[in-house]
Amino acid sequence: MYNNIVLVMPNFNWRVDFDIQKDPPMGLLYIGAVLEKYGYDVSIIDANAENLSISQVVDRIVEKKATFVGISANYSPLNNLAQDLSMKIKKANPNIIIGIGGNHATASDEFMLKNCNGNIDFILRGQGEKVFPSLLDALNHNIDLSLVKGISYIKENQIILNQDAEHIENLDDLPLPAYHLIKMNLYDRYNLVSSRGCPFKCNYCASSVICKKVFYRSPENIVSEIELLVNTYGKKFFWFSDDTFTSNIKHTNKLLDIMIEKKLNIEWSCLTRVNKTNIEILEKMKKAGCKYVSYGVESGDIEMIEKMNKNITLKEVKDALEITKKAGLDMYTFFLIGYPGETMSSVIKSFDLIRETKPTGASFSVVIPLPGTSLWKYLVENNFIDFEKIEWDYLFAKSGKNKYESYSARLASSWCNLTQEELICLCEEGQKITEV
Ligand code: B12
Ligand code: SF4
Repeated sequence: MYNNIVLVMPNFNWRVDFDIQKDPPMGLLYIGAVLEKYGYDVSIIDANAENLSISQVVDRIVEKKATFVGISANYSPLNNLAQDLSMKIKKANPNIIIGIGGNHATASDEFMLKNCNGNIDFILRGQGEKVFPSLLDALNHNIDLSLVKGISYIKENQIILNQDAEHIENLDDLPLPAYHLIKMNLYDRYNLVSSRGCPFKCNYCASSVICKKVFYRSPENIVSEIELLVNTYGKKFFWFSDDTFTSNIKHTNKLLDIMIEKKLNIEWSCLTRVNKTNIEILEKMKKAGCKYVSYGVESGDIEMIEKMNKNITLKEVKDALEITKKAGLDMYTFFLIGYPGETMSSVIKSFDLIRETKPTGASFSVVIPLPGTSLWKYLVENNFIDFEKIEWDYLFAKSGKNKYESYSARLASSWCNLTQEELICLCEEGQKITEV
């Protein structure tokens, strides 16, 4: 019987010196909560937060007598780590079943299975809360695997891709994340996922790999999670990690009203789009404890914005930054550099926009190709990249220490009009504009 489940978030820092913020692994916490609801015995190993080596993770899995291990490959830089971990777990105990899930795994299922030497039993695509229990149920009750939606696996040397599982329509049906399964004192802030998915389709973004539509939790459900966190683990900074926090202003308004009415008195931030905001909502956000808003601007050159299918105008950028300042909120902006078509003059336009609008901060990252995106498809079709040749360990947009990974700049230099050195220097230069 597969009753003893261990979920693992691999350690991002183990291979490269990428000093990444420690955030609770929300995907695994939701899956853990659902599996517990179904009666499974669940543990979560956040190797990233605990800074564990691969062999330490394997030892813990063996110690816990796991029968099924679910590994997160939510991010492409985890591709090789997830493969290595699977190999070492199978070596320690070949009877343990291994399933990999997350954004990267969902978009790269065939590639991962092809390269796993039989160490991965299943790729669980899409939302794990749906697929994981169905797979366990099938394994435990000898149900035909072809009936399990959302899994990919190898059968008689053939890769089988079952049909997709449906989205979770009502997010309120999910239990709250199983925070009790991790060491909450290891995290500096709380992440809240108030909605899933994004209504936009930027060419470089992998959001729609997991959710093709947007789904919202009710404001009451979100507030109950805030209360649980504060009452059980104490007050910390909250971060709404939704793709676009204000994608439905009416919904955001209701949530903010309840947060104010309940006098939650918490500090928080969110990410949204410049064309999905207005002064009233920003003022209300300030009243509800928001400290800063982050906007994906990506470029100061409208031609680049259009190439990315970002669907915003420079006027919307300027207006949004002005009203955010007016509402008394700090505002951080994200810029991409090295998208196909990028030139020195398009980058200069981004710098000029920052000097004109004066956001609190502007962060520059080299564009990285992500499986499942339109950018990825374009780059493969035009022979700029190849699934087999990507150096996954180094596929970071930037390091946490402001040292830009030369690999992403090297890749981007092959498809844009800037050299690897120029891309690295321009990222550093852009970053400094708001620092003076
Ligand atoms: C928060 C976040 C972060 C946080 C990480 C917090 C954490 N503890 O993990 C920070 C800021 C550190 C971060 C960093 C990066 N991120 Co990020 N991040 C996100 C964001 C905005 C939300 C993720 C989240 O919590 N979602 C909510 C939970 C509930 O959903 P979920 O994580 O998708 O999990 C579900 C499924 O994926 C699946 N699932 C996930 N894991 C597993 C495991 C198993 C076993 C199973 C069965 C299923 C399963 O089931 C879950 C429940 O439904 C997403 C955007 C997005 N729309 O997903 C980007 C996103 C995941 N990030 C992305 C990227 C690229 C990065 C970076 C590489 C960027 C960089 N700096 O270079 C780094 C890489 C970090 C690393 N691990 O190597 C991409 C990933 C695509 C890809 N192919 O890599 C995304 C999708 C952004 C995008 N729109 O393109 N990120
Ligand atoms: S708005 Fe943000 S989350 Fe939505 S598709 Fe564009 S980059 Fe992705």
